[in-house]
Parts: sequence; C-alpha cells; structure tokens
Amino acid sequence: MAMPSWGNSTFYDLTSYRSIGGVPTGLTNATFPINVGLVLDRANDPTALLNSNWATRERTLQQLETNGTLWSTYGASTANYNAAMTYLTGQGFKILGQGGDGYISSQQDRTIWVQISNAAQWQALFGPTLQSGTTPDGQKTLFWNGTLSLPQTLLDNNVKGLLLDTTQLQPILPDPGTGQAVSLPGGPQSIGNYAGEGTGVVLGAQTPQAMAALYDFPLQGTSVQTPSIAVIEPGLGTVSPSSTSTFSQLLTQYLKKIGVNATANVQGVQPGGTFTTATLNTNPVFWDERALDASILAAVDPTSQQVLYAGSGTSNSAKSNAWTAYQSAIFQNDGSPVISSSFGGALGVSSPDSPFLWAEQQIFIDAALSNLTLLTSSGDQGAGYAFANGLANVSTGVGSPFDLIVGGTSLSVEQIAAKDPTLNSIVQNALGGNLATLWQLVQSGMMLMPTANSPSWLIETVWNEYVYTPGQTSGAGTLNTGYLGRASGTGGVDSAESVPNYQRDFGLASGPQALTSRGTPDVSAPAGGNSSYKVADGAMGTTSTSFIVDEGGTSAATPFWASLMAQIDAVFLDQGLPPLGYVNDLLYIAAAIEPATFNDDTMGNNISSYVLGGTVTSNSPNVGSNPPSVTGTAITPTGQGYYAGPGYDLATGLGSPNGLLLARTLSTIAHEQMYFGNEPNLVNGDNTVGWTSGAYQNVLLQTMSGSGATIGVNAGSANLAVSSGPTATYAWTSRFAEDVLQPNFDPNLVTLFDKQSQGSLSQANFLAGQNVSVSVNGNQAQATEAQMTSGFGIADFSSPNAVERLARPVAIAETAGAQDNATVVARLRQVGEDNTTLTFYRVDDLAGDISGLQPGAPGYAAAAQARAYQLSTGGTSIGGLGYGNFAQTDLLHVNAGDLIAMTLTNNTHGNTFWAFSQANEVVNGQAVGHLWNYGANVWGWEDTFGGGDRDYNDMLVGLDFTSASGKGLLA
Ligand SMILES: [Ca+2]
Ligand SMILES: [Ca+2]
Ligand SMILES: [Ca+2]
Repeated sequence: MAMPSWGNSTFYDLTSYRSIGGVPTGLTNATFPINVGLVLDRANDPTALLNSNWATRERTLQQLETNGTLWSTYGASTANYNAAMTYLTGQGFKILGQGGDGYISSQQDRTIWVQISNAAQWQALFGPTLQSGTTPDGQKTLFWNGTLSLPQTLLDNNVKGLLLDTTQLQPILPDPGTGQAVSLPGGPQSIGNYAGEGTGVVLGAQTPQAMAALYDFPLQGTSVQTPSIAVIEPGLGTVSPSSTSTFSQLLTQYLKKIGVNATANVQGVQPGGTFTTATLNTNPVFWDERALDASILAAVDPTSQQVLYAGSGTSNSAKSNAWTAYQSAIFQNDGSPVISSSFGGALGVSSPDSPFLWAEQQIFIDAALSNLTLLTSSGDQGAGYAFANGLANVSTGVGSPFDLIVGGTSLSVEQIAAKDPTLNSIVQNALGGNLATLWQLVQSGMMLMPTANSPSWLIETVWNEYVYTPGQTSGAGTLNTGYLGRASGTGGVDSAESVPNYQRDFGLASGPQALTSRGTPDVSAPAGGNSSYKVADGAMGTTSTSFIVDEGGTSAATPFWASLMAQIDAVFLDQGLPPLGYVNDLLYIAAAIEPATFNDDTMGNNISSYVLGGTVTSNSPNVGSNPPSVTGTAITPTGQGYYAGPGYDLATGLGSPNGLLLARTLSTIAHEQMYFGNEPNLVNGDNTVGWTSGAYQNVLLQTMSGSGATIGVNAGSANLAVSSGPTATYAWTSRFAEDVLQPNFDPNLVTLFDKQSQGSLSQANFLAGQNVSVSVNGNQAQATEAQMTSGFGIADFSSPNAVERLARPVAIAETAGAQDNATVVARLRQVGEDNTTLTFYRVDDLAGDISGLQPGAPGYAAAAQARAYQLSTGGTSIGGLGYGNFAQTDLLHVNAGDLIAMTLTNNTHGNTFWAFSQANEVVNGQAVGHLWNYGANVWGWEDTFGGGDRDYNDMLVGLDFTSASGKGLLA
C-alpha cells in the first residue's frame, strides 16, 4: 500500500542539514517501542498577533484567556484533532499523554503522542523501515532510507510535524570533510579568557548573587518576592540524589554554603518517572545541568519557587526528550511566567520546512501564546556548534524568534585581568589612564576608574577558551581546548528562520553586515573564561567531597538571565503591568532608545568551524561532563565564526545586562505602549515611503560625524543646510551619557572625558504631517531604527559619513498606568565647572509654547516660572552639584501626558538658557542651541554663553516617569 510521502523528511533532514554524509554501517532493524508525537497545524494563524507590539499582544492574550478561547483559536481544530485521534486509535496505536504519564496529547498542544510498538507499526505510519547503525565517527544512531510517508487521513487532518522521543539519533557528516583549511595562530584564540591557564585552578569564580550584583540586578539584596520560575530538567525533575534529603533540602544546604539565608522551594512535575541515581555516573550531564540551573536561580532569586519539568520521563519507554519537558512547562504551567532551558536542539541541525523543525518551532510559539518568557542557552561550542560541516552553525532548535537566546561572555575583574597575558596591554593602558582603552572599557560596562588588584569590573569579552599549539610540521598542531567541547558560546545565523521583525527594525537586516536570517544570540552573560559561578555539583554534595564547584557555560548564563527576567516580572507586577511574556522585541527597543541598558562587548570571537579528518588534533577535556570529554579527534579548522564589535554582534548579541537600567527601560517602554500609544511619534513612515513629522514640534538636529559632513534637513518648506565639523574623539555618546547618570559611576571617569565637542546642533520647528528627509553630503540618509525609537522622541538618520539625530527637547510625561499627580524621578550629573541650576516647567505643545507665548517671547520666562514643577529637594530648581557629581530629585504632581521642558541658569555668569534655541543668545546670526539629546528622556546642557566648548554635558539630566510608581522598586 503506497502512502503519500511527507516532504523534507529524510533522516538527514532531521539530523544533518547542510552536511550529508554516507549511510551508517552495520544496519540492523531498530528495536521498539519508540514514542513519537504527531503535531497538527493550528486552527488559526497567530502571526499577526505575534507581530503586533507588546501591549497589543498582552491585551489580546488576556482577552482570549478571559474568554476561554485562547486554544480554541490557536490550538488544533477540534474536528481535525478528533479525526486524527480516531484514526490512530482505530489502527491499533497506543495513545500516550492522556493522563498518568509525562506526555501531553491535547487539542491545545496539537500533539498526539503515540507508542510505536514494532517495526510493522512504524512502517504502517511512516513507510521506510527504521534501522539502527553506526555513523562514520562511531556513534550509534537510528536511520531510515529516503523520505517518510504518512497516511492520507493524517495529512488530511493537518498533521504537519513530528517529534521523536529517543536518545538514539546522531548526525552523519562527511569524513573526511571538504572545508577550506585555515592555519590557526598559536596560543589563545581570543582575548580575555586565559587567566587560569596553566595554574590548575579556575580563576574568577563568583557566587551567583555576587555576579548578579556586578550586573546590577534591580532587586538584588532586597526581600521583594520574585515569581515562580519553570525549569526544563528532562528526566530529573526533583528526584534527589540522596535517600535521606529532598532536592529542596540539598539546595537549601548549597544556599547556606554560599551565604544565602533562605529555604529553597523546588517543586517537580514528573508524572512519567525519573532517572535513577545510578545515572549520576552514567549520564551526569543532566544532573550537572540541573544543579547549575537550580543553584543560580535560587542564589539570585531566593524567594522564587522553582518548578522543574521532567518531561516524558522513563515510564512507557519514554526517553525524556527535552521537547516533552517544554510541552509540560508550557501546558502544565502553574503560574511561572519565566521558563529557563539549557536544553534545546538536542538533535542538532534540521532542515527548514522539515516536519521535525516545524514541530520544534511550534513549541516556542506555544510559549509566546501562553505569555511565557522562554530563555534557551545558545550552546557551548562556538560558531561551529561542534557540527563538523566546515561551516558556522547554530542549533536549529534554538533559533526561534520567540525564544530569548542567551550566549556567553567572559568577565574579567581587575585582579583576574592582571593574571591574563592576553589582557596585558589593556590592563597596563587602563592603569596608565589611556583614554582610548578606558573609553572602550566603559562601553563594555566598567564603572570605576581602574586600580591595581581591585575586585571590580574591568572588561567583558566573548567567552572563548580555545588554545592552539602548533606542531612540528606545517599545518599540524593541537587544540588543547578544542572545538568539540564546551569552550565558547554558540552564535551565528539560523538559516532556517527568517530575520525576525525586531532584528529588522533594529537595523540588522540592512547595511554591510546585513543579516539574511535569524541572528543569535539575543543577549549574553558570563559563561566561562575568566569568570564562572560557584554552584552545587550534580550530586548536590552527596557523593563528592566538593559540594561547591566552579561551573559555567551558556547553560549558566541562561538561568542567570532567567533570574533577572523574574526580578523584572516582580517589578512589572508592582507597577501594575502584565508579565513580560514574549519579550524579545522590547529588548531590542531598549537597546535602541537607551544603549546603556546593555554592556556592549566589542572584543573576542567565537570562531570554531571544522571538518573531520586532517592534521590538527582537537582535545576537549571538560570541567564538567557536557558533552563528555572528546580527545584525540583529527580535524581541519575552517576558520568560520564571528567577532564581537560595537553594537549587536553574532558572538554576544546585544551584550550583557545592566540589570537596573534594563528594568527601568523595559518599564518605560511597557507603559508607553500600554497607555500612550496615541501620543505623536517624532516621525512616521519608513525608509521606502519616506517620513513625516508626527506633530507640531521643536526638533533638535544633532550631527555626529568622524570627519565632518554637510547635512541637509528638509521639513516641509524649511530647508536647512548645516556644515558640521568632525565630532571630537570622545564626544559623548548616548551610552556614555546614560552610564554617567548612575550614582555609582566614578566621577573621575566622568571628568576625564569632559570638554569633548559634539558636531553641529541646530533646531527647527516642524509642522504636523510635513515631509521630513535628511541628506548627508548630498546623499539621502536612512532612518533604520526610527520605527523603534520615534515613539520615544528620537530618529537617527544614518549614512556612512554621519548620523543626524532628530530628537525632541520636550518630554512627554508617560507615567506608570497613565496616573496623574505622579512623582517623576530626575537624575542629574554636573560635568561643567560653573554653578548652574535647572528648572522644569510645563508647556502646552511640543514646540514649547505657553498660553500662546513662544519660547523667547516677552513674558515667556515668567510664564515658565509660573508653570515650574515643585521638586522633592525643595523649591522649583536644583543645582550647585559641583563638578563631576551626581544628584537625584523628584518632580512632584506631574500629570499623565504633561509636556515638560527645562531651563538652565548659569549663576556664575548670570545667563539663562532654554531648551529652545530661539529663546537663547544669537551668535553670528544664529540662535545658539544649548541642549543635546542622549536617549529616551536623557539630555545634556551646554552651560556657556555663545556655545562654549559644545560638549553638551555640563548638566546631564534623565527623566524617569515610571520608577517611582508602585513601591518605587526602581527609583
Ligand atoms: Ca557588541
Ligand atoms: Ca561645556
Ligand atoms: Ca563639560
């Protein structure tokens, strides 16, 4: 009986995309039973909902949930599901997942888990015989020849995906491969990972809570209750390695050992059974992973309950495939808004449009529809992903646009950096006050002026521990930390997924390095090299003398990020917001409007592609055992991979978090989308149809250019031509200005970079609806990120020679929950030497008018003073901070939607400056602008008559409309 074939369903489509090796040897008939999940398509396409903005998604999902129609809408069609079930039952298949085991077969998850009991049942369902054989590199694998088929009834009822719960699948790659060989430089292959080399000890290990403090997690050291966190722990759940203590009790002992006074609360969802403690020795990877996850989550968020999902477990021939644990965590979730997973893509690399990859992709969409924040580790095997096809790869199981993918960095605090020969010159330059070095270090998160042997942050680089020792003959040598082990964060492009809308809107799909498909990782955190985490060992102290071990990997970075997301969820709850849910787009918006929310890693690489066979020996002893040590493998390095660089890169994504700044920025974005969607954007449109002004408004026109440029700004009938000189080398970026608005940022670093002049500043009034375009040296400039930033009063028009920022000098009071009579936090840093004071006042429109008076009109100053906001520090003005110093005050009684402008008085020289240039002094026939925008509601003032040194940092001010809301957790 011929059955219809199922497209793209060869064995190689499942395991070996882009690299088809030969047929396994020693083929015999496979042994059964094997459990498989048949996945149906959705009754309705959720794409439009998922592509809408965060607030719209949240509202829609809440409505669907309230109506009880979420899964009747986005689950399988009940008719299809029932028909498929009836067919399978009628054909004599044993159906799993109907209660009592670890599977879920439901109309909601659209999966029917079936036990295939023998070869005849496999053939009746899928056609070709299932066999078992040995790959060229000696791994046992299941195998079938050709394409699977599927009974017509199942195809007719929209079965589109297949999940296999088996541990017996391996890729088959050509050996020898045919990659283009490259010769590696001798020594460490990347910077900032070498401090512990040769010492026999791991340097730089921190307790998870100390690491969280270094990354300024917003609730660190508070007693604020953080929400439950779901964790993917296939086959384990909460099974204890001890016969006398529960897993929670062992975890509590770990917490005590690292100085956290809390009782761990860990629940298990494990109806399908768990591994026995014997697997501690035979398969320690699962135990090590769980200890790592649970340790980090408990140490950073000690009030969070953890729920560990074991998936299908071990009963009924189940094999604890990670996807079964994902389904359980999503569809049996009991109030955990965050899911942390260090398991994904266990099968490696599947073909686009294959039923295998489709089924996996659906799970991440189910998480997004369930309003869950799902985080997955990118992998620990660099750009090659230990997949010997000579190419840069990422696991197709962790390329979903609805998954927050976490990569790895190496953090070097100063005393550790001093021991790393690859950081010698950076340490010496930093201690010697080299401006270029210090500037770059601030970019990657340093906040204090370096001093020798300090435990504070110096530099963050890509995690990459590969070390190459050339051999006697040319081309031969040894990678003693090799490409097959855990030594570098995986990152790159997932060619099976298109560029997600948030990466496109962030500008990553255009320009010279344009992504052609999904870029990963999204974000990063410490994973190894010169930093690791003090966690419990896999046996939780029950068999080993060393309870506390130093561990890392992206599977440490992932629970670290998950614990941060749980803290931000607690803040959102306190501020009356829904949980973060699918949050990737918000993170990219945060990076666009407030770059300092992420530490930008700019050094290192994850290069590690190779083919099997050749003259280089790869040895990969592992600190843990995931995967087991692989030594003596002959390979040929092929040199593919990615470098870190300024901004987003394919080694570290957006970078590591500044936890507090990230929480504040996400809160700002969430309230803006939730309550202020009707406030006018700065500009509307796109690069194809062009841009129009969103309102009658005053606009700052700021030029940033390395070599100088001629800028043309056209807005309606106004044509401005501005010639800008070059921007000074250390003219302040948005990132730097936002960094210094943190109270713990070193005043010595602040003043070191003072007096760096910006490019040209002009101002103009735009009318609502006017066409807006910008040219640089006569060429049209593109506003690549404007759709993300325009709602926050910013649009950057870029060309190769310059960036022209259009930004508002006026803030819209987008208060939490659109509350009136709100308290607004103002953070200030004085980087001018005169005595100055700042006053905030309410205006009637975005051009700064008050009761028909335009800025600079007679009577305007008095009208502004009558509209001045009371400050919590007393009176209506604040100043006299002193050079380099920080201060914070609150604006009181601010109503939602208030338009807030500022004026600066220089008391030393008796001048007053306004945010609107037409109200200021005129020099050479030009009204002088004194205000520069550095991000969403962040500005810097020039305090000198005539324009001074044009560094626009003499008084920096950031307005924060949401942090004082609720209990004020972020204020
Ligand atoms: Ca970067
Ligand atoms: Ca100045
Ligand atoms: Ca200054």
